[in-house]
Order: sequence, then C-alpha cells, then structure tokens
Amino acid sequence: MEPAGTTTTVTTAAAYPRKILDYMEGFLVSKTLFTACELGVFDLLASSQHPLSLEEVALGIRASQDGTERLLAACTGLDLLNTHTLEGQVTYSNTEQSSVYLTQSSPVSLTQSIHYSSKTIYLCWHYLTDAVRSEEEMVKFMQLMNSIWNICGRDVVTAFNLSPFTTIYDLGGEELCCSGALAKQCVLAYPECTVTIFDLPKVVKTSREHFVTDDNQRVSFHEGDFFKDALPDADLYILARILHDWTDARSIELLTKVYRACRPGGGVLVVEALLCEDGSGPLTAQLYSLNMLVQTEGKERTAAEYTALLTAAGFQNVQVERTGKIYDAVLGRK
Ligand code: ASE
Repeated sequence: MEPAGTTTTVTTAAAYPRKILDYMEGFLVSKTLFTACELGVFDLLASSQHPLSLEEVALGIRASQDGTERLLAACTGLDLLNTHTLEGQVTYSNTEQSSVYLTQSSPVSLTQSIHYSSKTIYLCWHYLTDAVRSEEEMVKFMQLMNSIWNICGRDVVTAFNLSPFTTIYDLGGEELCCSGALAKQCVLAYPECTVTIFDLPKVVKTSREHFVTDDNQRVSFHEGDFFKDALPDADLYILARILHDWTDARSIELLTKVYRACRPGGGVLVVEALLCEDGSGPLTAQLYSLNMLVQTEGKERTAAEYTALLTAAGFQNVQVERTGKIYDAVLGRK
C-alpha cells in the first residue's frame, strides 16, 4: 500500500513542469507578436473607428480567414487584443498598450525594435549554440584559414625577395594564417629569418591546445592586440588577410602604427586577394568581398586602394605582385 500523501506530492512537485513548458514554447509568444506586427494587425485596428470583425481584419491584412482567426485568438490570449460580442458577432480592437506601443504612427512605437528582433536577432539566435561554443568555432575557423597557405603560401612569400628582412613579425598570423602556416612558409623560403607571430592571447592559447606546433626554433609567439598594444620593432611586418577585415580608417590606423615601429629600410608585406582596378574580377575576390560584408567591417580592395592605404601611413615605393593564385602580395618600404 502506498504511503499516504505520496501521490499528491508527486503531482504538485514533479508531474507538471510549468516553467519548463513555458520556456520550451516561449518562442511561440515572440513569433506571434512579430507576425501580428508584420501583418499590420494593430495598425489596421488603430485606423478603424470601431472594432473590426474577423472578415474585415482578414481582408485588411490580406490574409486567410482561418489563419487570421487563429492569430487574433492568440493575440487575445496574450492580452494584445480585446474581443467584443454583439448579437453573436465577434469583433476585435486594440488594447490600450497595443495602440500605444504596437502601432507604427505612435511616438513611442516599439514596431521598429520588434522588426529588428524579428528580422535580425531571432535569426542570429539560431546560432546561439555555436556562439557559446566559441572555442570550437575558433578552431574550425583556424582550420579553414590554415588550408589555403599550403596552396598559396609559398607564392606569396616569394613574390618579392624578402631575404634582406631577417626580423619578421606576422600580425594576426595565428588566427588568420592558422598555427603560423604562413610563418612556416617564410622560414622555409628564407633560411636567415626569424618570424614572430603576433596574435591575441586567446588565439595563441587555443592554437597551443589544438594544433601541433613542431618546435621550429625560428618561429615564436607574441601575445597582444595589434590595435591596443605596442608593436615591437622589426624589419618586416606581414599583414596577411588583415586589412580586408577593416575599414579604410582602421587600416590606416594600423598601418601607421606598423610604420612607426618599423626599422628604417624595413617594410610591410600585405597579403590579400586583389581586385582588378575596374572591379571586374577575379570572381574569387568579388565573392570574398561580399563575404567580408557579411562577416567583418572590411572589403576586398584593388592594388591602387592598398597602395593608397600604405602611402597614407607613410610607406613608400609600393610594389605589387600578382601570383595568379588567390592571394597576391603588396610590399611597401619605410
Ligand atoms: C577573414 C578571412 C575570412 C575574415 C573572415 C573570413 C575567410 C573566410 N571568412 O579575414 C577566408 C576567405 N574566404 C572567404 C569566403 O571570404
């Protein structure tokens, strides 16, 4: 026989997980609000002198009667609409809050914010799991970044004779060139040089944990933020796929910092997918430029545009070498 009270305890404490059910379906509420706003339900009701019937609302928002009926019912359940019944005929009107906050013409309208939540934030939240697993994402990104230097790295570092430069800094060379893939190509091509990879502490840490780095005596790390921290002096700075992440103003800011740190006679090597001067190609650079719009605040640029950035920062004698592969090289001298 069951001890007295057990059944009651189980029913109240565990059998009905009210909060969990609410949380599980919380998005239904947001989407109902977004949809009613997007279809103009509240604007339509506000523009009418009297409450509207289902038929009138469906016609006014150009939606099906069946769908509209369910949407209006849910909005009523959410206290966003009032219903009125007169001689068996049901009509709908805005609540006070809906007419103040959910109509476009109201001076304190929330409709723009609701539109942004619906069209942007809601979509971003689809990737919340990936965002929380940011380290895993960073590793995936670094793997993507790595592979291309096996194909283009040698061409890029040998596009110019870099043998006069022995102390080389590769800025952002960990994340964007992944575990120093470009740095390795550099020390292979130039037996006299040493390359220091300058990247954010979290990037260097992730790399140390996830990528096997052969202890190459001539490749080392320097943890820092190239916008915030001081740059050590060197003969050559490599900026591979860095400037395309940034606006012209930020690029000039970074290049000016590099120029100041650079030893006289030294230089900067910019590695990017160059657009041709009239922007008519190559297709890869055109597509990458669209991707920079999606992922960064930058863009792909022409040789003349990079030359202008380097010149604005003080660099002289800017030379351009196209490799015929994805990434090209631009060299400026101090
Ligand atoms: C960046 C380079 C890339 C920033 C974001 C990026 C790449 C992809 N996402 O500096 C590599 C280039 N490939 C494309 C599709 O742009």
